[in-house]
Amino acid sequence: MKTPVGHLFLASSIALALSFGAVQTAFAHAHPKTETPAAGSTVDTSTKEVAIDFDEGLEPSFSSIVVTGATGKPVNDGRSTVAQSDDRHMVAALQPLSVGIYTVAWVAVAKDGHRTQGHYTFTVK
Ligand SMILES: [Cu+2]
Repeated sequence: MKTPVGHLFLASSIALALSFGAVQTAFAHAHPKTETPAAGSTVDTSTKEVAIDFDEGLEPSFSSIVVTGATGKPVNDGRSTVAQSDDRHMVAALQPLSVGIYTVAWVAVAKDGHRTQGHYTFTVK
């Protein structure tokens, strides 16, 4: 790699590697794969938690689930947590639920620092 051609080859290899890395990073945003209870579903008052499985690992300190009832008050029983054994799995334990519509608002920060967020509702009957 002492010739100018060698250096040029090395430089372009690095540039190629970096651009591949950038492409992969751009797709590392975390999106929900499975929501329990499912978005738009109806469940009963025995529901004790909301769990979301994401397609990428999450940063526990910056990711959250907040569940609110009709009054807008959170019904989370404490903070949501990212499972230690599976950083794609985030759970929020719930206070006992009464009949009504609940909104789940989630924030997911992937390992690359990119943030996604969304919300959906489910009904307790
Ligand atoms: Cu990303």
